[in-house]
Amino acid sequence: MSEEDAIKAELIERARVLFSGRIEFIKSAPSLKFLPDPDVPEIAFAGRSNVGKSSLLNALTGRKSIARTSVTPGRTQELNFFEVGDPTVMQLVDMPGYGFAKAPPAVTEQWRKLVRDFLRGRVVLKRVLLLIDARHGIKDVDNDMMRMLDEAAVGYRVVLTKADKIKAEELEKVTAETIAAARKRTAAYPEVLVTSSEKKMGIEELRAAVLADSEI
Ligand SMILES: Nc1nc2c(ncn2[C@@H]2O[C@H](COP(=O)(O)OP(=O)(O)O)[C@@H](O)[C@H]2O)c(=O)[nH]1
Ligand SMILES: [Mg+2]
Repeated sequence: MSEEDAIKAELIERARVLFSGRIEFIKSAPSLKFLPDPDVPEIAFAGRSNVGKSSLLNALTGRKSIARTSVTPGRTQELNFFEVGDPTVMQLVDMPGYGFAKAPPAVTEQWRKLVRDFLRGRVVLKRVLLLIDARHGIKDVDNDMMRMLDEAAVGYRVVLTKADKIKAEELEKVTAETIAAARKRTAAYPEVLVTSSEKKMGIEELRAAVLADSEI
C-alpha cells in the first residue's frame, strides 16, 4: 500500500468509528438567534428539496432516521443541528431545501435570508456539501446556491445523489459535466463525490471527506 493509500485508509476507519458513535439532534433554528454556540467545526448539507439530503444524512450516520426523510418536501425552513462524537468534535447542519415549485415568494425570501446570513456569519462553518440529484444535474436554483456560496466565500463540495437511479454511461456524463461546472466556481472543490444512499455507494468516502473537512 502506498503512503497516500495508507493515510486514506486511516481516515476512512477513523470516520467509520466516529459516525458509528454518538450522534445527537441538538436543535432546529428557524432564525439566526436560535443558533447553537459556535464551539465546534460545522459541516452543512444543502440541496434542492427531494434531492436525497435526509437519506444521505441517515446513510452517513448509519441510522434509519437521524434526519427525517420527508413526504412533503419544501416545508421546513430551519437549520437542524446534530452533534457528532463524545466529546463532540463536530456538528452537522441540515440546511432547509430549496427550489420547491409551490413555495410562496415570502417563504423563498425567508429561506434566502436565513441561508445567506448563516453562510456569511458562521465562523465555525468549515464546508458545505451541496447535493445534486444525478438524474437532473445542476439546475438554475443550484447555480443560485453556488453563487451564494461563492459570494460568502464558503468552500463547498458537490455531491451527486441517487447514482443508482441512472445508467453507468449517464452517470459518467453527468459526473464529468458536474466536475466541469464546479471547476468554474471560485469556492467549489474541484472534484465531486458520487453517492447512492440506497446502495450505500460513496458513503465511506463521504464520511472521510466530512471528517477531513472538519479538521481543516
Ligand atoms: N433510488 C434512490 N432513491 C433515493 C436515494 N436517496 C433518496 N431517495 C429517495 O428520494 C426521496 C427524497 O429523499 P429525502 O432524503 O427525503 O430528500 P430530501 O428532501 O432532500 O431530504 C425519497 O423518496 C427517498 O427514498 C438514493 O440514493 N437512491
Ligand atoms: Mg429532508
